[in-house]
Amino acid sequence: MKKLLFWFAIIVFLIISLLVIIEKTGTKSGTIVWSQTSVPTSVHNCRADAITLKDDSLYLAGYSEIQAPGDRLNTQWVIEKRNLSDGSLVEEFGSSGVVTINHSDGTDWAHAIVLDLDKSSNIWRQILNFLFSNQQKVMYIVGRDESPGKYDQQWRIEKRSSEDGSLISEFGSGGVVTVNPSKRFELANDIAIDENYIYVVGDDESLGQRNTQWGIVKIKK
Ligand SMILES: [Ca+2]
Repeated sequence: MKKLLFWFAIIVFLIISLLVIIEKTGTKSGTIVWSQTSVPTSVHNCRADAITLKDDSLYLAGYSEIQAPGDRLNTQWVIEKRNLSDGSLVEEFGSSGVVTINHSDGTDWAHAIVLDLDKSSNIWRQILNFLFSNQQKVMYIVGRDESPGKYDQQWRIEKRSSEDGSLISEFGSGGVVTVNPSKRFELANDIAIDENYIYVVGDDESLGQRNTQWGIVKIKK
């Protein structure tokens, strides 16, 4: 009996020692694993607004100023794809991991991003998907652009490949849908998706200047 108790005590001791070693060598909850900074072709301020992830990649969206502040802000959309493991840029995406688009001389701003598998209305792509089960990985990015005219900012929704960042031309007009409730400052703030539709929420200033209301739009994928 004494021998049994002795070996039982030894086993308990070994288990506790092992747990202590695992606790000390493992990553503690709340530890910062890595951090990165980015100044995407900005001459003044830049801003990151959106983050999402899929598989082993992280996707970010925001804007950068490409001209020193004058009578109006000239910003451009910035989308980055990074590795989850260390935060480094994914070379194959856009130009060395970054897509930048300057839609106008005014305030262009990517504000939200969501990832998806392509549900294309193109019959040939649907047949390819069916035959080879190789659905294209895509993303929707929403925000604003000022291309209608000075201080006339509209909602902008873009569908792009999440592999290389290129526009998916079957969506809207050349991969882009715009919504312009009024000739004032409007921004598509966020996006949600289901199997067949995307839903976008944002500012609508059509009631009058500084009299904004919510706008919600449902769009066929
Ligand atoms: Ca611009």
